[in-house]
Amino acid sequence: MKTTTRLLDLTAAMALLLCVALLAPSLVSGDPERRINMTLVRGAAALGAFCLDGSLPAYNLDRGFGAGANNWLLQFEGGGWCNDIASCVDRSKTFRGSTRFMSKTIVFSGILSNNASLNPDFYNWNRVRLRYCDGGSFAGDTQVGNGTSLLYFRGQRIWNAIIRDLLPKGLAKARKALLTGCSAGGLSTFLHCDNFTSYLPKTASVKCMSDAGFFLDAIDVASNRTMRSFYSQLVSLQDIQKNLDPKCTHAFFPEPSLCFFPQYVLRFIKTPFFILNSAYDVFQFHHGLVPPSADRTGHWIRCKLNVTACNPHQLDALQGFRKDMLGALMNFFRNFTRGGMFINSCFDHCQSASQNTWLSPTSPRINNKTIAATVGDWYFGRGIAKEIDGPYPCDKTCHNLIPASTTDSLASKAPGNNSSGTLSRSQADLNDLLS
Ligand SMILES: *[C@@H]1O[C@H](CO)[C@@H](O)[C@H](O)[C@H]1NC(C)=O
Ligand SMILES: *[C@@H]1O[C@H](CO)[C@@H](O)[C@H](O)[C@H]1NC(C)=O
Ligand SMILES: *[C@@H]1O[C@H](CO)[C@@H](O)[C@H](O)[C@H]1NC(C)=O
Ligand SMILES: *[C@@H]1O[C@H](CO)[C@@H](O)[C@H](O)[C@H]1NC(C)=O
Ligand SMILES: *[C@@H]1O[C@H](CO)[C@@H](O)[C@H](O)[C@H]1NC(C)=O
Ligand SMILES: *[C@@H]1O[C@H](CO)[C@@H](O)[C@H](O)[C@H]1NC(C)=O
Ligand SMILES: *[C@@H]1O[C@H](CO)[C@@H](O)[C@H](O)[C@H]1NC(C)=O
Ligand SMILES: *[C@@H]1O[C@H](CO)[C@@H](O)[C@H](O)[C@H]1NC(C)=O
Ligand SMILES: *[C@@H]1O[C@H](CO)[C@@H](O)[C@H](O)[C@H]1NC(C)=O
Ligand SMILES: CC(=O)N[C@H]1CO[C@H](CO)[C@@H](O)[C@@H]1O
Repeated sequence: MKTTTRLLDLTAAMALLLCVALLAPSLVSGDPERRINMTLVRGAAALGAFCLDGSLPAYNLDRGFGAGANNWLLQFEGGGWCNDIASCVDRSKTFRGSTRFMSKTIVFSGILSNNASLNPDFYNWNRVRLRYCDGGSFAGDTQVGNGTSLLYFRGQRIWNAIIRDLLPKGLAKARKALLTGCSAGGLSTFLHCDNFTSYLPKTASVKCMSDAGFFLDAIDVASNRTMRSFYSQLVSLQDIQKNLDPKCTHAFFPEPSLCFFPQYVLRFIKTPFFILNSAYDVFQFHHGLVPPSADRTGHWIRCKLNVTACNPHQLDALQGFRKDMLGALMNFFRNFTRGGMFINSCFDHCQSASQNTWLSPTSPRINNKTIAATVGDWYFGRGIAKEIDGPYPCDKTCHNLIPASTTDSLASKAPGNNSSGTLSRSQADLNDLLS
């Protein structure tokens, strides 16, 4: 349990770190801080769809306009998971488990921006952020109580309730649609992609894109499958198994909870899919490859905070992680003709929701192509949309969350940046976490 709690603490703190990154001065001038209001889903109660604490679920919707008025982009919010009662009770008292504690307005940037020059392919679509408050990637369906209080694990019902709320608002007549999400929300994208398609008109063009959601069934540096045991506890606690793809759970019997991993469910997904991920995703580095439980001696602490400080053995482990990720993606790369991918070699986590990484003068590129251009080319069938970068440290376009040897070249290219300030603030947060 101790292990688990630390993992979760780190999860929450990781989000803090990301906030710092997002709050960093924008590299693009004139980026309007347009805030979008939150809408509570009133009809959710009748469907038994509640956040962990029993509050109503919610989304933020920015209406489409012009040629995009009938197109819909839905983005699952991320924010880790809780896999035992204690951590879920804790979560239910925060903005990650209750709409009561959420900020009621949020900034729509990156793939959610309504500005054509910042988001050329989706700016005029209806754009929706599905708020995350169930702790189980919108996939659980049960509840637990002890006579005093109830804890709701109703992510699957929240998904259903939000869709039902949006259908009469125009989603039912969508011509084009994209289901996306980042981190725990990127994982939701894999789990709900085909279900999304089933709600929309047969004539609609429906696709899905996961950002930083390709969580690997990794073997950590102490040779344990930490993520596998974590997910297995989560699937069991929240009764997720019945909502996993039945073709997958049948194929993976007697370990159906493996189908919570994107790499195992991927081949069963019929809807065209795009996978955006860093090969050295910082969250996975810190929780999948080197979780605290696998580094009791603390040999990895410096390296986890600063890649430049990693020794050759540690760099080998990071390169091995990248190889495993590419291996898990090979079938998708070779055989999914309608698939797209952007696997860069950065120490980052979530690249579509912040303007600096989605599309900006210094945003990450592979073969000189931005993430926004690659996703757009894939969605609209304009050309090649499968990009994989070479291993670290070849990528000079990264926005790393921790110092790495490519950072300097990024900073020097950035007009009016203060990335050194950002990094030192991130560093402080990470130090807090690991102390
Ligand atoms: C859109 O973004 C561009 C580039 O940052 C900016 O110059 C322009 O003012 C923005 N347009 C609107 C309507 O906010
Ligand atoms: C958001 O809500 C506030 C307060 O209810 C309202 O004044 C404002 O117009 C709303 N904004 C949008 C974009 O709907
Ligand atoms: C069980 O009861 C305790 C004490 O009343 C309370 O703090 C806790 O949150 C409850 N747990 C659940 C899962 O309801
Ligand atoms: C989609 O999910 C809902 C529950 O959220 C379920 O009722 C429905 O049958 C699913 N549709 C398909 C085609 O699986
Ligand atoms: C990880 O593996 C080591 C040995 O490889 C074992 O002693 C330890 O208990 C494992 N830790 C966890 C958290 O499973
Ligand atoms: C990262 O580690 C390198 C090598 O040990 C060191 O030179 C550099 O100052 C460190 N950077 C930060 C920001 O701590
Ligand atoms: C692609 O599909 C074929 C036919 O199903 C299979 O034999 C092959 O192994 C697949 N390629 C990869 C890289 O998995
Ligand atoms: C990269 O793309 C930009 C336009 O997006 C272009 O101006 C530039 O010349 C390209 N650079 C290279 C090296 O191809
Ligand atoms: C950059 O950020 C650091 C730390 O927040 C701050 O001390 C410094 O003044 C900033 N520099 C510029 C040029 O804004
Ligand atoms: C304007 C500005 O803050 N530029 C900085 C960008 O980053 C480099 C490297 O950290 C600094 O040297 C610049 O001062």
